Formats: sequence, C-alpha cells, structure tokens
Amino acid sequence: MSIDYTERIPNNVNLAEDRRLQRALESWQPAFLHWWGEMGPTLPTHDVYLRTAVAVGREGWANFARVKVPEYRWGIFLAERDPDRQIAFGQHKGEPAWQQIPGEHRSSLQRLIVVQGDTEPASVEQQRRLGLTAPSLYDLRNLFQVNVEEGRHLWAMVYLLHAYFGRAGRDEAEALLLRNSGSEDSPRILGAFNEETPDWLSFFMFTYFTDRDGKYQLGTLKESAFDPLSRTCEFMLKEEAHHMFVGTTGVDRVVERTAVLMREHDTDDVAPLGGIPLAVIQKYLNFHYSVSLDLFGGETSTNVANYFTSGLKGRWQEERRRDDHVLTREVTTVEQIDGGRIVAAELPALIALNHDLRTAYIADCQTGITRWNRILAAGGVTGPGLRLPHVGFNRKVGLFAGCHITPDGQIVDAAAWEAGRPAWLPTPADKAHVESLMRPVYEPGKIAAWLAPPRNGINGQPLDYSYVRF
Ligand code: BYC
Repeated sequence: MSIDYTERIPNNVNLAEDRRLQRALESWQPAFLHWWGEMGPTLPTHDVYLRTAVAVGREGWANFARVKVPEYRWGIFLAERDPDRQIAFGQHKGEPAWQQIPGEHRSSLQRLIVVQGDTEPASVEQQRRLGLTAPSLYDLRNLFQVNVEEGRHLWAMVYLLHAYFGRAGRDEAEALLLRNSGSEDSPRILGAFNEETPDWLSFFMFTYFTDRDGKYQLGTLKESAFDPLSRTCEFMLKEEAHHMFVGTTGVDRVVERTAVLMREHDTDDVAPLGGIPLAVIQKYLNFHYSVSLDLFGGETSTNVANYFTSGLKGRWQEERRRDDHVLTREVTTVEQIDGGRIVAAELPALIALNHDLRTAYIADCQTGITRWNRILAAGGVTGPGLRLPHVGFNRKVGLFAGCHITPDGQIVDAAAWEAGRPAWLPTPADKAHVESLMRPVYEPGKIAAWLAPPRNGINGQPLDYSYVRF
C-alpha cells in the first residue's frame, strides 16, 4: 500500500479509518515536534537534501529533495503484510502470525518495544551538537538524514504503543520524550545511549558499531510472531542500512587520511600533522565496540529464552537456521569464567540466545576491521593494523562485567587494568586532540583535512553539491 502524504501524519496503515488512534497520535505529534525543537539538531539550516520514504516496496521506495528539517514528514510505514505469514519459531511455530497481542504477552512485548523505542530519540540527543563541527556539507547532510530517520523510528514504535497497548502504551509513548540521554534523573534505558557522541570520529564509530546492534536487534524483532512489529522492523532495516554506510565509509575515510599522512611523513604520530593517529582510532574503536557489546544483554538470559519460546523475538535469520526452531534440546558453547580463566562451556542454546546474536554481530564487525586494514595496506602502512578487542574488554553487562580483561583477553587485577587503560581507551589528551580537529567546513566541495573525501556524492549528486543550505 502506498504512503498517504495528504494526511497530517503520513502513513500506510489506514490511520484515517481509526479516528481514535488518529486523534491520539495527532495529540502526541506536537509533543514530538517540541522534543525535536528542544533536543534535536542545534544547527539552524535553510534546507537539507534528504531522502523521504514514499513507498515500502522494493523499487523506488524513497525520493530525494531539499527539505526544511523541522518540516520533515515523519510518518508510520510498515512493510507489506503477507496474509499467509506463519510464526517461524518457538512454541507457536507454524501458527498464523498474530495481528493482535495475546494477553499473556502484553507486558513483555511492551517492554521490548519501549526499549527499542528509547534508543531512537536517544541517538538524536547524543548527536545534536555535531552539526556545529561537520567536516563537509556531505557529512552534515548524512548526519541530518540519520537524525530524521531515527526520529521516524521513534514514530514506528510509538505507533505500536498507541495502536496495541491502550492507556499503558500511550503513557510509555509520552515517557519516551521525557527520558533524555545522559540525564541524571531520567536517563535513557540502555548504557550506550547515555554516552556522549561529542565528535565526528565518535559519530562514525557509533554508526558503525551501535547502529549495527540496531540492525541485529531489529532483525530478531522482524521475526516476531506479532506481525505489526515484524513489518515495522522490516521497513526500519531498510532505512538503517544507510546509517551503517555512514559509519563504515566514515571510518574508511579517517583511516585513509591517516595512512596517507603516515606514509608521506614516515611517522606514526600524525597528530601534529592534523591527522588522527592509528592508536587513537583503535582506542575509539575499543570504546564503541565494547559499549555496543553491552547492548546484547547477558550471555545467558532467561528473559530471552522466554521471548523466543513465546514467539516474541526470534534469532538472526531465523528461517535460514537448520534446526528445529524450538531449541528445547540444542546446546551451544558459551564463554565462562572459571578459576580466573576464560573457558568454554556447553549450555542450553535457549538461554544463550543473546550470545548467539552477539556472535553474528561480532562476525559482521570483523568485516569492517578487514576493510580498514586493507585501506591501510593499500596506503603502504605495514604493521598489525586495527583489530577488535577481546569480547570481555571494558564490559559493564553480562559475564565479564566487573572483570578486568585486557584487549588481548588476559584477566588482570584492577591496578594492572587501570595502568593499561590509557593505552586502550581514549584519554583526555586523545579526546582533546580529536576535538581540536572538529572545525566546520561548510563550503560546497570542501572537506576537513583529518579525513579523505567520500568516493561518491549522495543519489548521484556531485561532491560539490550544496547538500545543506543556510
Ligand atoms: N543497559 O536478561 P538480560 C538501536 C537489563 S540499538 C542497561 O541479560 P535481556 C539503535 C535488561 O533490560 C537496538 N540495562 O537482558 C542504534 C534486564 O532488565 P530487567 C535496541 C540492560 O532482557 C543506534 C536485565 O538487565 N534494541 O536500535 O535478555 C541508533 C537483565 O538482562 C542492558 C533492543 O535492544 C544494558 N545494556 O536483553 C539508534 C531490542 N542489557 O528486565 C537506534 C529490545 C540488559 O531484569 N531489547 N539490561 O529489568 C531487548 O531485546 C533486550 O531488552 C536486551 C537485553 C537485548 C537489551
């Protein structure tokens, strides 16, 4: 079904036919716009070259146009419904997907939707000042694209809360605008979303590592027996791909520039030359990767076993798995700490599903490392290159929380960890250096000197296109 843009809230869910729901969402809309004004991008612009969803099918789903950011048409878009869709896993496997929520699963589903919804505005809040220091108009435009779409993903979850969870859902939708990233009194729910994104290296790492957690979590919710959630997540994943592109190619360009400076000047210390040393890139990577691993929850979780068995949350690419999709007899290998050593233990697969998802995520993250090391090699930089730290490094959630584990995977005592920390995580001096490079470059076609230019423009436009006008 196509998207109706004549409505106050663009949608493809026939909102006009449900007056009560329409009115409820129309009364949430001003609160959203107020939140966007207060907590969204701080940089005022005239217009930005943005993509807006116009359909949900495979072909030509979005168009590109100059848009005044506060007038962006946030709306409610679900992927097409498959009337024959069946539940693919858990105790209801083979039954028709649910169009309404069975009473016994209301509170768990509401919790999952609230957690997912909470991350979307959180990221907009974290990124709100980055517009003041973008390295080019191309990058600035990408930032706004990511921000407006995260705003739309909030709409996606708020629609579900309003449409399916009654009064409690409306209250949760309101609360999504009241918690704020980093707030002392009412922080965002998950740890990574209360961290700062103060500079563009952090932004690229965030969109590489943290948005990628989003990809995997949405992938599991896309499997949900609750069909409207599944369809919402399917369409969100389509938008999400660009966010990870921004992260991947952003880090590419930083690494490329660093490699050029290292070779031209035959030094590792590219900071005085206006570049970001490889060691600093590695520390930022260590930080963002480790806080993103925390987003997968504990390695073993009865919550996730229950979500799976009851059909609320599946596995990554559930339908491609070659097992019984019920997992009552399967076992899997999970790390455990035993007598000061990290060992492998066999556990029921059902309680290790967060670990299962995290394993797929880690393999995906590794592709970035391979790519960046290729860029370094092509730039003539020899040496070990970048790498993912050990999964137990710098963790606050799960098995490794409270342990002191080095990026190499050695368990050490607190003093040794503290002594190693400046070599592993960004120091105040590293952050100050990166900060010092953050100067806005807002002339069309120009680009800051700490990163390479992008390979291509957006939607076939040239690099010197005025992606943002003031
Ligand atoms: N911080 O049984 P456990 C995205 C809580 S990113 C704080 O191990 P479970 C995006 C947990 O809630 C994707 N608390 O956890 C990216 C539980 O609390 P209760 C976001 C945490 O339930 C970039 C307790 O600890 N989507 O979309 O198996 C930009 C026991 O934990 C954390 C989702 O996360 C944490 N890191 O799994 C924009 C999907 N981890 O119930 C957007 C929805 C755990 O005992 N969420 N806790 O009070 C879920 O599926 C699950 O809630 C989690 C945790 C995977 C997060």
